[in-house]
Amino acid sequence: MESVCLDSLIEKLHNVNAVKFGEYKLKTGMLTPIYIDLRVLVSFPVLMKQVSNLIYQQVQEEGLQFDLVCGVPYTALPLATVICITHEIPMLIRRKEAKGYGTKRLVEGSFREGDTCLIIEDTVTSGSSILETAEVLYKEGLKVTDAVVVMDREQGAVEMLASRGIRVHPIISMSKLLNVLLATKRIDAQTAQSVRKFITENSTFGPKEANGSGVSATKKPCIEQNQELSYADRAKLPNVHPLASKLLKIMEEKQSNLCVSADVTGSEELLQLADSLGPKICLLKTHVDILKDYTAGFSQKLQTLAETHNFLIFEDRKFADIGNTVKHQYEGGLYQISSWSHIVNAHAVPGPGLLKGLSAVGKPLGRGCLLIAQMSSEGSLATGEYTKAVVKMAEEQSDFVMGFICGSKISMRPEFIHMTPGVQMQVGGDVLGQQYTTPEEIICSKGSDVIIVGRGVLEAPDRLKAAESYRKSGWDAYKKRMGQSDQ
Ligand code: 5BU
Repeated sequence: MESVCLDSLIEKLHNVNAVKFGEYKLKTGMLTPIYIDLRVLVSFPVLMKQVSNLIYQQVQEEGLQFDLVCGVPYTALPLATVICITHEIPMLIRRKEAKGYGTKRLVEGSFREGDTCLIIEDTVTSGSSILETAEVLYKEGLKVTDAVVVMDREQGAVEMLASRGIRVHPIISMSKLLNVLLATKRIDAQTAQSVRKFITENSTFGPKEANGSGVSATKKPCIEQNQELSYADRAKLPNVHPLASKLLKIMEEKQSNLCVSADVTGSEELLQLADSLGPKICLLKTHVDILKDYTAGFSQKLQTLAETHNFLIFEDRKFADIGNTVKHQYEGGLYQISSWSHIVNAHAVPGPGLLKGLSAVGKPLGRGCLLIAQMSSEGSLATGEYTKAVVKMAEEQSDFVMGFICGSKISMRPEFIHMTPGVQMQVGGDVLGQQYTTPEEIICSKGSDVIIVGRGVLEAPDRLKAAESYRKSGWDAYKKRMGQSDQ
C-alpha cells in the first residue's frame, strides 16, 4: 500500500477546494469561517485512493477489531467502498430512509446479530451523524465501538461520541490542517487565528477535559449537564455488561445509588442489616473475611435477601495476584466467592492475566468485576498514569469489567459504572488514613455513579434512617447532575 504524507495530502485537499475559507452554514445551522467538503473526492480518484489508504492505515495502527464496515451516507460511502473492496472486508449500507416497498430494510448487506461494525465518516463537527448511523445499526443488533473520521473539526464530536461508548479515531485535526496551510502560506495568520477562535468558542459538547486524557483533572461545578445519559438509558446501551445493565436498572427503579458497606463481624448482624436496609440500597458490599462465623448457609441467606429486596452483592475482595491464583481464590477456598457474589473487585497491578483468571470463573456465571483505579485512602499510589492504565485495561476486557472503584469519573464510556468509597455527610477522615467526601460532591461534581458508605450508616444511632438520608442525598445529587433538580 502506498504510504501517504499527511502534510502533502492536506495541500492536495486545499488544491481541489475540499477546504474552503469564507462564511458557510453547517448542518447544525451554525455559520462557520471554514468549510470542509470531501464530496469532491469522487472527482479525483488518485486523491480518493490516498484518503482511503490513510483510513485503512489508521485502522491498522489502532489495531481496531470489527467484522463489517459502514460509511455514513453519503460522502463516506464511496470511501468505505474503496476500503472494503481493496481489503476484502464485508460492507453494510445504511439507508437514510426505509424503502416504501420490498424489505423496508434500513441496513443493506448481510450480517449476524452481535457483529461489530466500524463506522467511517468524512468530517465530524458534533458527531450527531455518526451517532444516528450507530443507532440504526444498534437496532439491527450490531455493535459499534469505533469510528474512523478523515477530518475532525475539534468541536466536541470525539468527546460526545466517547460519552456514548464510541471511540473516534480522526486522521486530520483542525489544528493540523490550519498549521499546514499556514506553514505553506496558503492562508495568513489572521485567517488561521479567526478559525481557531471560532472553533474554541463553538464546541458542541460540554466543558473539555483539562488534560485531554478522559481522566478528570479538575473539579467541575456539576458535570456535563444535559449531555448525559440517565442510568436507565445507560442500562440499554448495546455494549453494556449485562450485570451493569441490571444494576443501572435497579438504581433507577429504587431511586438509589447507595451501596452500603456492611463491615460487621457477625453473620447474623450482617443478615439483619441486609434485610432492614435492603429496600434503600442498590448494592450491598461485604468483606467476607472479617466474619468470625461464616458458613455456606450464610451466603445462601444473603442471596435470598438480595432477591427479596432487589439489590446486588459486591464482595470487596480486592484480588491482586497472578491469574492462576486469583482463579482459585475466587472460586474455591472457604468462601467460594464466585458462587454468591455478583460483583468482585481487583487491583490492576498484576496485569491483564489477573482478569483472565477471574473471568474464566466469573464470566460463565454472569458475574462482573470492578477494577480499582483510585483509592480513598491518604497517600494512595493509584493515581495519574496508573489510573489511566487501569482504564485502558478495563476497556480491553469490558466483557468482564463493568466499572471502577475510583474517586471521580475516569472513563467517558457510559457503559462503565463508577463507584466511590470514602463517603460521609461531612468531609473528613479517620485516624488510619481514610478520607471522606460528601455524596453531593461525589455524584454531582465528580461524576461518579455509586456512593459506598460504611461507618456513615453503621455508626449512626438509627441505621435505617441514616441509610435513607444517604440514599436521598445521593439521588438528589444525581438528579441535580442530570439537570432535573427542582431546588
Ligand atoms: P467507611 O466506613 O465508609 O470508611 O468504609 C469504606 C469501605 O469501603 C470499607 O469497607 C473499605 O474497605 C472500602 N474501601 C475504601 O474505603 N476505600 C477504597 O479505596 C476501597 C475500598 Br478500594
